[in-house]
Amino acid sequence: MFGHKAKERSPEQQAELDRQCQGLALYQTQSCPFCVKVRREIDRLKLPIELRDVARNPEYRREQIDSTGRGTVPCLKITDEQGKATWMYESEDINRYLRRRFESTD
Ligand SMILES: N[C@@H](CCC(=O)N[C@@H](CS)C(=O)NCC(=O)O)C(=O)O
Repeated sequence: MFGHKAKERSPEQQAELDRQCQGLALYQTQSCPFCVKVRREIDRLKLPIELRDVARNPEYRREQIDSTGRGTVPCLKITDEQGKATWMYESEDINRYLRRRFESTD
């Protein structure tokens, strides 16, 4: 939707991207290879998504388990404009979601 590759974002596009990414948080750990894969995609797309380490921060683990009943990582928390959260599991699904939502097609 931004129409340009990351390095070509205008200030307005960057501001809109920053705003959208404020609704996203990746629950993850440093060592999990599936988390590495998602972090790589986030880096490649240059997305300012908050990384929440569930091994280092028990509050994040507790929030994830209370909300979803599971503690598997990676898990992407997606909060909509109304503040409603949905949680996405599976590294492949998360990467596909990020590409579809943020990657330029040109
Ligand atoms: N198919 C999943 C695999 C995720 C997975 O196996 N994560 C491990 C860490 S590497 C995990 O969280 N295991 C603990 C659990 O499932 O509660 C993906 O691609 O995201």
